[in-house]
Amino acid sequence: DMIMLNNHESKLAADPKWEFPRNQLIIEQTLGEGEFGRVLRARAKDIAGQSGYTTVAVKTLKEDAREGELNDLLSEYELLKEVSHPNVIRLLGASTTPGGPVYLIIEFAQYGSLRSYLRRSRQIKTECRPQFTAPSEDCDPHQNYDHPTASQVTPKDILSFAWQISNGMSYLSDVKLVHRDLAARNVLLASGKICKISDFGLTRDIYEDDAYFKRSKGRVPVKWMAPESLSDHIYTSKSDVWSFGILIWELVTLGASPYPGVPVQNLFHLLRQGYRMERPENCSPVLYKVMRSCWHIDPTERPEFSDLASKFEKMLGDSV
Ligand code: ACK
Repeated sequence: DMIMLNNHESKLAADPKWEFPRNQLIIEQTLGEGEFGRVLRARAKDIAGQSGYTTVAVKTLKEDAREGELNDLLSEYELLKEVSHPNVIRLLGASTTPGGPVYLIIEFAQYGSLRSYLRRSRQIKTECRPQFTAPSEDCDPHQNYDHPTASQVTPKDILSFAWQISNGMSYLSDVKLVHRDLAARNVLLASGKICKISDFGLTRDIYEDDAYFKRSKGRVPVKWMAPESLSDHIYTSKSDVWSFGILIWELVTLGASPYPGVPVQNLFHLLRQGYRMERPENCSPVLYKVMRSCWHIDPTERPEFSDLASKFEKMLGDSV
């Protein structure tokens, strides 16, 4: 135990530019929990040049987390220090000094994850209000009702989300960052319906039971992964583009789980044979063509995120 502790602390050379005193944080509630990680909502006093209190999200580890999870959190910290884009979650500070838990302080996204927002928006149509309805197949047990009620998601909202995410991803690929886990659960929605790409780097946590396939080296989001990542562990911006195609599918289905009924064990073989998800009911042929282009077996044939951003910009213009 002592060795572990010393190990932890030797890795934590506090960065004065970002270090934030724990006693200036008021933890309010838990927003979500994974196997080893936890996201809290807090108020931070005088953070990132803002005087007074700011609502923030705090990423931390659970008591039984291992060294690997600490390393993941710290590598996310290092990556977040380097990035700055309106569609990428912003780092506000961190508490890393000995004598307390490691806190990564990031901007708060009032609507939570895009996946939960999309799923909540369904219930407006179906009048399935959580207070009055017993959990059914269509009601997500993981759902978090702490966020403001979602409004109807329009086709224009979907294009806007796709456009914003491709912009953020275009920026990340420009700075040579590969996300490796792009999915609706890892995009946050902030006020003004601004998408914020989050959970990038090597964070290997889970907030979803079926999304990750357990392997010796953590959990793998098989249904979002490009064939070359599945077979050869190759991760590039082009494999992120594949995942983005799945994300578009999640958007048009308002947060459905991809490849319904397909066991993850069979997926690689099916994809190699050319099998792809069919066009969802309410998806335009143009949008379906875009997602299919992301699922080209040859990574070099897939579009760049900058191409995708231009495409969505044009589609948004056409939709008004
Ligand atoms: O969909 P949610 O309610 O929104 O559930 C997840 C949960 O924590 C675990 O990731 C929420 N969450 C994560 N980061 C933030 C953030 N920066 N602002 C607001 N909610 C967040 C997410």
